[in-house]
Formats: sequence, structure tokens, C-alpha cells
Amino acid sequence: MLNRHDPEVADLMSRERDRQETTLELIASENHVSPAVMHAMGSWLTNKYAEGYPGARYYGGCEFHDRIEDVARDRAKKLFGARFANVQPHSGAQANTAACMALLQPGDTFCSLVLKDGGHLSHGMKINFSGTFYKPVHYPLHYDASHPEHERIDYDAARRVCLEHKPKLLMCGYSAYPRVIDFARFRAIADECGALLMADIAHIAGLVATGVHPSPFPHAHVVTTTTHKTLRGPRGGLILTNDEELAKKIDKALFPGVQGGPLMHIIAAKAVAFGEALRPDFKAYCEQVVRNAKVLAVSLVEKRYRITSGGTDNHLMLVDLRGKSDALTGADAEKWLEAAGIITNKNGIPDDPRPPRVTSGLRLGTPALTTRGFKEAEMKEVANLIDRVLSAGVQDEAALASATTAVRADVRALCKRFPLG
Ligand code: DSN
Repeated sequence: MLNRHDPEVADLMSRERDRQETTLELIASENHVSPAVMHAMGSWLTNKYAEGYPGARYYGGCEFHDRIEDVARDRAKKLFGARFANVQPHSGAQANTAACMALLQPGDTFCSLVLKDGGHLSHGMKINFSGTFYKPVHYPLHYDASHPEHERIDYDAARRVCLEHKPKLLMCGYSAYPRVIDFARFRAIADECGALLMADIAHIAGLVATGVHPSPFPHAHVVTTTTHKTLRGPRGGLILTNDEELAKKIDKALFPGVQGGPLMHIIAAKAVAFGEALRPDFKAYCEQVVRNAKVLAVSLVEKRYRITSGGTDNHLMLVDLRGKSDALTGADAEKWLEAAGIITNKNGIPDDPRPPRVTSGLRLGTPALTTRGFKEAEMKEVANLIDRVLSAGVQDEAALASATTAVRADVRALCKRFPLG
């Protein structure tokens, strides 16, 4: 239908579909949703305004939208063991905006991990709302190669920072942190300094929902997340809490504080994805995601790459490319790998001397390849493919050109064995 109606857009969409089908998706925050989730997203539900919440809308005609949002909320609550859920955030950043608005007054201090150490722009970056309207202070990672916790969260330092600055809110949860988060320890720090604890589990939501990573509940007062990463739903956000008063504040902050009309087609797709995540096969998927990440990390170490913090406990890892060659940057690695059909993103590593547009690291994640059906054996192949490109790239241009052609063909063949649904 779209082909005839708008061939220009249809052609670009079809080329993007082909790109996804024939490349290896290793961006840790991406995934491939099911046809059912896609169907809900691309539906007539997009036609409706439903400002407000179920039973209290500002528009007529919301009977089925109320029921859809209730299903989404109930499934989210069941999935994460929470008493209250707001499924309306358009994204994780919007969820964090609403949570901050509910929990803080302008000018209040909050404490978080800075973006360059693995945090997120909505956790206090200067040019983001969170760094403009509030006063962020940051806790560090351990930066000491001789320390057993090198490049992991320094909980003692977090406690010291909190006791010194007395933040109203302590944030944990990250976008480039490969290790288990000790939510109980963060809650003890929050209690000691009189702060509320917010966990942003955007990256690990699927792992949390299935018990593959410890849950932030009952420790966190508020939990925010995206729905499209390890949770494998539509692009969107979600806020959870067990506290009724906080739930009321969050609902008000989200609408009308931060957003207008909810995206009801996306909320329906969230309901479908939450339903999928409640099934036993989703737990098996998440366990495989973590096993695949471990095998990829070990295979890369065997090829002389350094993995920050010495490995991974979750779905992602940060590769310190300097282990391979001092001259190798994240920017070059990302570009060379993309030409060979391997999609990654350059990422700063802890204490990175290079700027964010260059970096010394690559962030790799296994959620999307695991959705395709990749297992441990394929992850070893993926490590080989990555190394063939990067080893050639640090050699010279001719070596890189020939490796790119050969690896591109091998990537296509590997993808063909694991077609997207
Ligand atoms: N952009 C996301 C990521 O890639 O981790 C975070 O919002």
C-alpha cells in the first residue's frame, strides 16, 4: 500500500529494513521488536487524543483507550512488582524529566554518575534540563588499576559526596555500565543523607523484569526506564513506584507538567511487549543475552582487547581499544566496522583522555543479536569478525579495504542464517 501511496518513503523504509536484515546490530540500547508490537504501534490508535488518565480524560471517545492503558499499567506493575505505573512517558528522558519534576524543586541538589563515566545526559549534563534547573553533584567510579573494583562504582565515595552535599535525590542506573548495581547499598546511602533514591533502569529493564539482574524494588522510591532496550518493546518510557503519594506527584508531573497527549498506539504496543516479557521464553531470552555478552567479552580479551572493569555482568561491555593499539580510536572503529556491516557506537571509557566525538572505546551489546537467535558459538564468530576489521585497520588502508570486503560478505552470510522475524 505504502509503495503506491508514497514510493519515496516506502523505498527508504525498505532499504532500512534491508540494512537491519543484513547487518549485525551491536548497539547496546537497540533491539528488534516482535511483529505484534509493531502491529500495535502502526495502528488506528494513533488517531486519538487521550489527555489525562483512565477514567479522567479531557476528551470523549476514550473507552477503549482507558482499557488499553489499564492493561499496560497492570502488566507493568506485575512485571516489576510495583504498586503504581505511569506508562505515558514518550521516552526515558521524558520519564526522568517528570520524575525530577515530581521529586525536586528548581535549584535542588541531586547526586548521580556523570555521563562520561557511564551515566546519562538526563542525569545532570550541563546543557540538559537536569543540569539547567537543578544542581547536580556526581559520585565517581574507582579509578585505580590496582584496585579490585577498578572502573566500578565507588560506593564509599558516593556516600561521602552525599553526606557533604545533602542531595534531595540520589540517582543510580546507567547507560554504559557493565556491572551489577547494588541498589540496597544506594538506598542505605540515600537514607543516611535524607535523600530519595531513583533508579533509572533503562538499559537493564528486561534483565530486571526477569530476575537476571537484581530488582531496584524495594530499595528505590522511584524507578524510571525506557521500554525499547532489553525490554524489547516500542520506543518509550515508564515510571514505577510503590509510594501512593509519589505516584500522584509523578502522574501530575508527567501530565500536564511535562507532556500533553499520550501516544496511545505506543501505549498499546507497550502493553503487548509487557505481555511478551511476562512469558517464560522472555526470561530464557534475557539469560541468553547475558551469556552472549560474557562470551563476546572473553573472546575479545583473547584477541588482546581490554574490557573495562574486566568484563560484564549484564548485556553490554565497554571495549578499551587502546589494548589493541594506542592509535585506535572509537570513532575510527565505529566507522570501519559499519563499512563491514557491524553496527556499534563509539563510547568514552572511564577516565578517557579523548573527547566524546573521538573516544578510546566502543560500547557493544547483545540484546538485538540474541533476539535474532545468536548463541555462544555465533558470539565467537562476531568477535572474530570485529577483530579482522580492526586488526586490518590499524595495519594500513589496503589491508582495511580488503578486510572490509571480506567481512561484509561473511556478515551477510551470518545474518542470512538468522533472519529477522
Ligand atoms: N541513547 C541511549 C543509549 O544509547 O544508551 C541512552 O538514552
